Formats: sequence, structure tokens, C-alpha cells
Amino acid sequence: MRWYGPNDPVSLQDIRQSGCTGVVTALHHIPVGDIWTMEEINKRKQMVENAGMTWAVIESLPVHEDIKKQTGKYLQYIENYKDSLRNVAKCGLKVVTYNFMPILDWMRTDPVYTLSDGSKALRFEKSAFIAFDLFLLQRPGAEKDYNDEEREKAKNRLDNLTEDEKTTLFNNTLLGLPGSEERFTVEQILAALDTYKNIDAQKLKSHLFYFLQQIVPVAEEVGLKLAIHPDDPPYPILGLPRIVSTEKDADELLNAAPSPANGLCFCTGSYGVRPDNKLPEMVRKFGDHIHFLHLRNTKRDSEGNFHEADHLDGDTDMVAVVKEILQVMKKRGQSIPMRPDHGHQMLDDLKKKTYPGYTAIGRLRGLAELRGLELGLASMMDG
Ligand code: DNO
Repeated sequence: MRWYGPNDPVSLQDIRQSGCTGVVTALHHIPVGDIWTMEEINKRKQMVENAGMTWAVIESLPVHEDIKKQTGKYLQYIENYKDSLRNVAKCGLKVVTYNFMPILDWMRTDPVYTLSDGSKALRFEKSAFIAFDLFLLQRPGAEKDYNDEEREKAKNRLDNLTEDEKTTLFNNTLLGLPGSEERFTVEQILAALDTYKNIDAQKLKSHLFYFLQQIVPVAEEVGLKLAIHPDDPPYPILGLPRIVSTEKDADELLNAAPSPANGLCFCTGSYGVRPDNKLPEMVRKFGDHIHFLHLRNTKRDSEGNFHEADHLDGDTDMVAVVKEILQVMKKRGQSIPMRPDHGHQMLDDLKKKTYPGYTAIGRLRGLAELRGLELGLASMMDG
């Protein structure tokens, strides 16, 4: 499971009791771009080991915005990243997760969407998102990103919101950075978006490829595996390019710096939002380069909305995906670290304040189901 560190309301002991043997975590207190020192890494590693688990996977070693834009001190930040990789390897860690999404990480319009059983899920509602973009954020030039029908639906959606609901939508959408309570203000987000006005998908890709060509040889040399997390949701938002959304994107970035160290965090929840991503086939194709797995499920509707479904339910055929993963692990002769990504807020957790998607019980349910599925399938394949 993911652990956000000492401030996470879900403790290491909770995580251990859920059956985890390891946690994935990050040094969220270190400013993005600064070097992770061995002292800080070892301190965290010790905490995890004292709780009877291991820390082999980092999620995430964040990439500074200057690197994504190739502005300012980006060359220095790339050198810092290399130093962090070297330190991480010296401390015995194995996998480094990162993403290349401009400005924002994952985005949802509602972190407490109520399901029919009363539990709460993360949801992305297209009209609400467009209403936020056009009328609450009032992003310059946003109109041209949507057609007449989308704009009209968004206007109706806005007209049906109370002032409080508008504030909630605004805050939800700009939740921004996982692991922090930080939200952007309108001014901050508009200013940040403006800095990307001359960066299209092709340019952002070239920046990612340059970054990879710099860091992959270092990762390979020190025995680390890199795992890039896909865009969530897997398409452009707020006029920002998103370049790790499809099978083709993954193919291109792996070819930009060919090495066993250059790999993917295969997040079924993110890739799975696009019907054109065929997940079992992707696992088969990218098998040797999948260094970390996020397993979760989403349910789309015809309006372009999606919410996070139960781990074994939804649009992704989790049985088919896990079968392919087992084949890959057999072929490679090693297991791939996996975490149940996100979980519903349910039972006692409905009364608690936790990071959206990261309650203990919902993730425990997902983990238990996925482990059962894996064991069952593995024994059938062996037999
Ligand atoms: C969301 C997570 C992402 C992920 C980063 C990796 O819950 O899966 O925030 O950690 O994109 O860099």
C-alpha cells in the first residue's frame, strides 16, 4: 500500500495488518527539485522496517516543472534528480515512480461520490469539469476546447449549482497534489497554465525524451528501475498537453531511451479510462518494462464521466489483466510490486478524514480481492 509518511492518518501498523509486506512512500517534505539525501531516505526506510515491512518502491520522486518546460534551472534540476537516484540506490531501494503531467497530477470533480451501497468513490464528471473550466476558473481560450453541446451542458450544470456547491466543485477540482492539502488559487493556476502556452504535446514529449535520455543511463548504472505513471485522466485537460495516455505514448517513451531501466508504472485505473487502451494486450506487450503496478478499476458512461468502481468490477477485465501479469512474472522469474490503487471510503472510514482515495478499509478490501484473485489464478495456471 501507499503510505504518505508520518502525517498519514493510516498508520504503518494499519498497513501491516492489511497483509502488506511492503509500502510505497515518498519524502513529501522535500521541496520538488531538491536532492533526496541518504540521511533522509534512510530515516524513512528505518521507520518502515521498524514496522516489519520493506520499502523498495518510491512513489513519487517528483519532476520539477522547469524540467517539463525546459526553462529556468532545468539542467540543474536534472543533475539533482540524478543525484537523488544515486542516493536512493545506495540506500537499497529498487523502483522509482514519477510522472510527467504538467502542473497537476490526477484530477477529479468529486472525491465523495456516493455509490448505491453508501460508500464513496472518486468521480470525474465531464460537464462539471467543463463548468469549472469555463465559468469558475474562466480560463482564457477555454471555449475553443469544447463544442456547442458541451458548453451548453456545462452551463446547465452550473445553473443548477448552489454557491456552496460551486465552491466545493472548485476546491475538488484543484485538489492538485496528492499527499498535500494544498490547493491552487485562481490566480496561481491561471499563471501556471500561462507558462505552458507555447508547449504543445510534441514539445512536451521532446522534453520528456530528453529527461529520459539523461536519467535512464544513471538508473541503469545504479541498478534502479524507473516507472512512469500515466496521465489521470488520460487526455489533455485545461489546455495542457498530456503525453502518457495511450499504448502509443508508452511505446514512444520506452523507445526514446531503450533500456530495461526505462519502464512503466502500469496503472489500470488511469489507462483503463480510455476504451482504446486494451489493457491485457498492453501488459503482454510492455511486460518486460512494467516495474510497478497500480491495480484499480473505473466505470465509464456514455457522457464521458467515470468513477472508481470496485477493484474487480468496472470496465477493466481485472481477471484478464492479472492473468497476463502472472505470465509476465513467470517469464521474468520475478514478481512485480503491486498496490491496490485507491479504494472506496466505507464502514468506519466514512467518519474519518483521510487523503481522497487512500482510506484504509477500501484499500484493504481491494488488496484482499486482488490477492485472492492472484492466488487463485496462479494455482490454476500451475495445476
Ligand atoms: C494517485 C496516484 C498518482 C501517482 C503519481 C505518480 O492516486 O496514483 O498521484 O502517485 O502520478 O507520480
